[in-house]
Amino acid sequence: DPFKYDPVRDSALIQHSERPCNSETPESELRSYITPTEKFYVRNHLWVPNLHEADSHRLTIELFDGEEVVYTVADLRKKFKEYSITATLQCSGNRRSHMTQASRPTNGLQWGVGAIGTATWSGVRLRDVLADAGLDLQEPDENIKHLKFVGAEAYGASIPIDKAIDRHGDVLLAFSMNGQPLPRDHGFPLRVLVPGHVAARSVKWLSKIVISDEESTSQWQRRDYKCFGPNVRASHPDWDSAPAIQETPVQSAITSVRRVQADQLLDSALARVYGLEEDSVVLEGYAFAGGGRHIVRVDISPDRGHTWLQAQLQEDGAKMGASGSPDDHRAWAWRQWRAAVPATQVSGKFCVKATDDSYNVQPDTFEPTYNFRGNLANAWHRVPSAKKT
Ligand code: MTE
Ligand code: MO
Repeated sequence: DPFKYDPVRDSALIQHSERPCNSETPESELRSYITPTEKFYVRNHLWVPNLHEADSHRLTIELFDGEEVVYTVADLRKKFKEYSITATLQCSGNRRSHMTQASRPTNGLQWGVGAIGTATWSGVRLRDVLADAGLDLQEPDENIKHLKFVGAEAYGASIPIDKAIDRHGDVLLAFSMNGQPLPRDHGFPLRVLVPGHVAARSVKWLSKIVISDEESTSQWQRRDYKCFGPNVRASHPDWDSAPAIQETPVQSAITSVRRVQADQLLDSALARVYGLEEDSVVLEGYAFAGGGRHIVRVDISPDRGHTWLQAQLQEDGAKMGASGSPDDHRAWAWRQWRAAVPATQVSGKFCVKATDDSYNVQPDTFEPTYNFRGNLANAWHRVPSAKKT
């Protein structure tokens, strides 16, 4: 039984499956900028490998000519400078249940808004390690196109070489999460952290990296994490006709709806911002853009999308990127937001949508982006106005 070494999980997580463990973060834990480590969603395709020794764990790098260079985690810590970045990981299946409910059945775990979380990750830069292993970062062989990552249990995925060697790409070989050693569920003792890309590329329990002319041949690269048109049936897609998901589209969600009475509003900053004097509804949530793009605006509708107001973006709590310069700060992490509306303006459902710094927006409904795998479900999040959390 390969699952017998799986760790014990926090009972607050919402469990979708036990073997393998797939558990999402409850809404109440999505409102802090940094997601508490033990409440961070867990998405395992298989079992948790039984790795207990951090220092002696070996990472093999296979160069393009087939030569192999091996580093232990202790070597990585000793030889390379450590960097920290704050980054959001989002599963491609986050909000899949909303697509299913609004449209048609989808294959996969029916996640709500909690297959996402933010942590400060520390480790060494992948580009530094690749250069040390012998890759020419300035002029890599032009046939090199991808980096394949292999996990100790069998999972595998890849990213384009450009992301890995970009000095602003901030790809880390991470050994800690929020200042502590990586928990076993999140990849102890070593995971790759690919900020701005779908979390499926951030391979846990990393044991091998292959410099290659082709993508990983795993099903998680060649099949599962792709989006086909709304008409394409699960029974016979042309798998190779769609690219693997890498950077993700703009996303947002409402994580709290709360009624507040006029007298409780008196002193609140929200009441001042929105000029509120009557009973109101306060909304909270997150917004996240992939690819390092910043969130520039979050719009809220109290009446199914007829009228809109701007939410207040909360402070950006992210640590700067691994390049070390604040000017290079890419938006690898979400923004939290809050908004308040007079209760009298509320009619039907609340909606939220976010805009990123390329002015990408979320689709209003799920039909146009329906795909049978239910990936990248990012239509406006709608919640009943009566809902209380
Ligand atoms: N890495 C390995 N080795 N095995 C896995 O099953 N799941 C991937 C990715 N890396 C996975 C993996 C997927 S689909 C996601 S969404 C993230 O890990 C989840 O990371 P987390 O469990 O730390 O939240
Ligand atoms: Mo995922």
